[in-house]
Amino acid sequence: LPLGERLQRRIVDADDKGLAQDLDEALATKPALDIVNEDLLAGMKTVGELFGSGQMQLPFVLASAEVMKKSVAHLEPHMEKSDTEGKGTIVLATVKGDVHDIGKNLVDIILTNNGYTVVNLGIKQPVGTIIEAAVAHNADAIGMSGLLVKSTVVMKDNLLELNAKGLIDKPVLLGGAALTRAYVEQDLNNLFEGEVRYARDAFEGLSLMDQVMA
Ligand code: B1M
Repeated sequence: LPLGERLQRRIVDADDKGLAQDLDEALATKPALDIVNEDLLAGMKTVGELFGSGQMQLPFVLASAEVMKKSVAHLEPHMEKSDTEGKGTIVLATVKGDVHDIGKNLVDIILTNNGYTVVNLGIKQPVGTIIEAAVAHNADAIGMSGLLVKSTVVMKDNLLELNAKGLIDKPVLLGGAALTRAYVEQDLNNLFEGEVRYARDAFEGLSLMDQVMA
């Protein structure tokens, strides 16, 4: 198989034997982030489709996710870093009830490499913890990630809690596969007294942070 397809297959088959060599070979031909976006994420997409159609069982999805994480960890030192630092602080979390963190951690890497301080709280974070961290770190923004349909409801409840606590001065960034731009920027923006924005991917997350800090 050509290298790109081989990397995709490695994610789908959770095959990490010789993974580092393949990644190094790919690094010789293109930037680390292109490998993530073009090859590894294509593999994860297939995993999602196979799981969604009942052709792949959960333990295999988990194994694929582990190989994805290993790959990103291998590539991370090769990602471009800006030399500007201290551009702003964001508290980042996967919301309550949701364990998906690959996308959130990519957002962390992209923002950190571009000069932001990221307070990454991890997965399954209740809104109270997110609020405490945002206040304690005097964050410029709050980022919430969630992939489950039920997480879109959790995010809505979290925004209502931010209203109730009067914490409406920090823009909120939302991302994750179950969200749509319309839901976030119309429905949720109507009920949140501050500003809430949708990030389709980690790069949009970065450009939104750049807008917030401008
Ligand atoms: Co789960 N899972 N999973 N899963 N899983 C999905 C999300 C699902 C769509 C699969 C499917 O059915 N086709 C489905 C959700 C269905 C729904 O809600 N309607 C699903 C399900 C059902 C479940 C369980 C309920 C399964 C079960 O237990 N029966 C369970 C849930 C557990 C829980 O959360 N309580 C579960 C568990 C798991 C694993 C643990 C096995 C594993 C996660 C491992 C991990 O993350 N550490 C897993 C995986 C890997 C997936 C799929 C296959 C891949 C997700 C992924 O990592 N994608 C996923 C299928 C899919 O998404 N199509 C699926 C790659 C990642 C880079 O993309 O996270 O979308 P993503 O991030 C993107 C953007 O969304 C954006 O940037 C990233 C790219 O640049 N982004 C942000 C994300 N967050 C952002 C935040 C931002 C900005 C941008 O700013 C704050």
